[in-house]
Amino acid sequence: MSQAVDYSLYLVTDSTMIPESCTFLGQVEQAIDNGATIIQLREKSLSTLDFIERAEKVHELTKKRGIPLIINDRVDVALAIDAEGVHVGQDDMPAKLVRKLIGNDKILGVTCSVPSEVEAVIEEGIADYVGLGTVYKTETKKNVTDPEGTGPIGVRKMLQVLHRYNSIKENKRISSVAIGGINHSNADKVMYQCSIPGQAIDGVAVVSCIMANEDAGKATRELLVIIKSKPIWVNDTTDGRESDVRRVIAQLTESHPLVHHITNNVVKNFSANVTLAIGASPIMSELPAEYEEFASGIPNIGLLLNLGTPTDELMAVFKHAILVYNKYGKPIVFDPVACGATQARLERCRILLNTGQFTVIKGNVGEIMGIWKLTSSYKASDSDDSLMRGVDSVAKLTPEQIVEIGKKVSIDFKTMVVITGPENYMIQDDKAFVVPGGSKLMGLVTGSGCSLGSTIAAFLAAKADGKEMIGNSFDAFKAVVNAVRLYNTAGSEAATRSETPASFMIDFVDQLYKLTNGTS
Ligand code: 3NM
Repeated sequence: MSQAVDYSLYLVTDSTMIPESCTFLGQVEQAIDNGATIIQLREKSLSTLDFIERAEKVHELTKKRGIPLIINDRVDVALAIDAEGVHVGQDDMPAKLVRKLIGNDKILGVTCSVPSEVEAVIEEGIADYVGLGTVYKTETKKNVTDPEGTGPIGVRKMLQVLHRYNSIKENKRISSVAIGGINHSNADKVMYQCSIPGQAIDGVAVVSCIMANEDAGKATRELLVIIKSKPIWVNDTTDGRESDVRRVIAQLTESHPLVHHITNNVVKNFSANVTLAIGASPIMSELPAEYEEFASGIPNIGLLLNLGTPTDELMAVFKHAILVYNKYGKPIVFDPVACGATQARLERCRILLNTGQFTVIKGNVGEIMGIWKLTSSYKASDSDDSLMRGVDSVAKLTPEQIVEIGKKVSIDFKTMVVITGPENYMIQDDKAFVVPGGSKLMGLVTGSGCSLGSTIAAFLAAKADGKEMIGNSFDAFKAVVNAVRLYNTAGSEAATRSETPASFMIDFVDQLYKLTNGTS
């Protein structure tokens, strides 16, 4: 039955949140008439008689449009009205028994919150789809496994399990929908981020964003457009290999981008000077109230998030900034400073990566290895081969191993990855590009790693709104390669003039200025 089912916009009903001016059936009818592809009737407090009456009425509506009606939990009600399927949670009747009662022709769905639950569903081999969640915190359902939400990272881990099964069971593939806290502001993100190579969710399941909406029809129509469209932050990139650094620099200086820094206390001054030297402007703001104005009003703006001196207050600021910059499709560069060092930092990275989509994640090998631990394909046993045993073993990684880890991060988080060190690796999906490091002296200047983030953000922000800045179209990967190339060229040039850190620091900023202004 499942192959004929369209799961893309799955409405789960809730009669407790209907606006005063609306009726339950009116809301469901509006949703069905405006494109909901499957309906689940979920009633937690109705008597059996009322449940059956309601189910019959909803079934009339779904039959008229030819879409399936799924009954939550109550197998008896589903059988009584001949509904198209049943959905059960982990505490409801075991799926195996439900299948026995409803037969093979009906749709059976099971809620899963962790990979082991997906494994159990697969083992039983009798479900048509799984509901994966809770993705984000929601008021609609209490007592969920993870009230803060698994985020797309958690969903991807469950999709890995599903993928292993689906790739060998073409004709009995299990579908999936994400559920929990999904609405118009994040549905594109959910569709984009809840996927791994070869396995994506088939749709989103929502309750409040339609049932509690005064105009359920419009809410459904708009949600459908959002889940079917490409998110605003997705850039089409081609190949970064072409050497057009001069042209890019010209565009950088012409467009005079702004780099909004939310960065650590140690490097603010240096990062601001680097940003100015390359012809961009720094804004150092930890005031969320002004972010909407920044991102909506300034065409050439980019955000740099640096986790160097984290606090709980700053986490709220980061999260707000991510949501706003994602909303307007502006680039975000994330520097997960020292995330491999403590669990607490890595957990904060997980939260931020679940909050939104980053254009670039930039870090040294240890930091990118920290992020690798969050990816869906990572298994604890992966680190047994001494990869994770401290700085020495990190230093012994071969370039191939570094690139391999970078690719895993890039693919899982659908982001570009920059790995810094004696060699700098720019990675996007399966594509990797190397730029030699600038100078050992850069390691003795505090902020020289962090300010590469400022430079990358400036190059990305240089894309003028509505204008094609580089060649035929904006190529974000090329811009990142050129940012890293410019930065390290300045480092190596400065090292030919200065042998000690303090004078090197001055020369380095001067070289950035000269290279950018064509006076070197
Ligand atoms: N099941 P909303 S979360 C019915 O995590 C349901 O299994 C969940 O409601 C789960 O779209 C949820 O309003 C409610 O956030 C989702």
